[in-house]
Amino acid sequence: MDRQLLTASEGAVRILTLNRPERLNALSFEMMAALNLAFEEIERDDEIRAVLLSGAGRGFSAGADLAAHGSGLVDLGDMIDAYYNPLVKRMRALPKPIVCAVNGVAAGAGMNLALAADIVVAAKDASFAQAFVRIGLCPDAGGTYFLPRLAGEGRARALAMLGETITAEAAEAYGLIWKTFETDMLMTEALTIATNIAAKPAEAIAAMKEAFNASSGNTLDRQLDLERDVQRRLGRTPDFIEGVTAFQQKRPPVFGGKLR
Ligand code: T3D
Repeated sequence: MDRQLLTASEGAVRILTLNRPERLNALSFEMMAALNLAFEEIERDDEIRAVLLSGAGRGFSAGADLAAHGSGLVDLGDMIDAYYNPLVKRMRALPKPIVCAVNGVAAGAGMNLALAADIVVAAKDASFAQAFVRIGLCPDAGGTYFLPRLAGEGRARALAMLGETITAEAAEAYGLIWKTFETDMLMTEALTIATNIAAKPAEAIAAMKEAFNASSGNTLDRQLDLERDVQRRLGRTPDFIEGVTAFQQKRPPVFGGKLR
């Protein structure tokens, strides 16, 4: 059987490709376990500085594999505990940036997996749907957390309750994603973004993830304190010294700092 998650590297970028194109990359247990493992490995590997996540074929992911566990015989809470929740938590906690290139339909948990990334781009002909309501479910894989924060409460509720499919351009207009690209340019553009961010100061990017993650649950006071603490730490890194020196010497900085 083909591997359900393909991994490759391009410089410091680890490329992960969901690989069940005949099922629009529906999230099987095997694929989710492979994703969890892949992110674990990425966290440990100092040479990897950014991740690019995409899907093989004409879809990004059609969400839960309804053929495998949509029968009502499975305890969905157990499944979520075992697969979705660790995966979403791992993606958000990963101290390295994740770029997600949505190459086609992203439905249900497939859409929310994309929204768990740091920078989401999409092909102009991609589409998004909180398909859960169509099968009698509520958004999971972080949907009820990400949607209101990205698109606002009104849009979040409508997207979830109506389950309508929206275009990539609408997703961009709602603030759900960063940008759309012509379909044939998506992977080139997404890899350029991932390569670009891989060359940025690693500790500063990790600190941004930490700060943004904390911001949704923090008061302004606590967030200001966190920014102070993070900046104090970053002010002692070689990348900060390199950034300031390069500015003074009127040359581009070369950031080689690693995560501590
Ligand atoms: O059960 C649990 O685990 C609970 C957790 C739920 C979390 C969720 O993600 S709930 C949401 C689950 N996803 C959906 O409800 C979407 C189901 N898929 C669709 O509605 C449509 O496939 C799409 C709108 C996404 C795309 O439509 P279209 O016409 O472009 O493609 P298609 O012909 O429907 O699909 C192509 C093939 O993929 C087809 O196989 P076939 O008939 O050619 O052999 C189809 O059955 C298969 N496929 C699509 N989605 C899934 C799937 N197979 C398994 N699971 C899927 N989710």
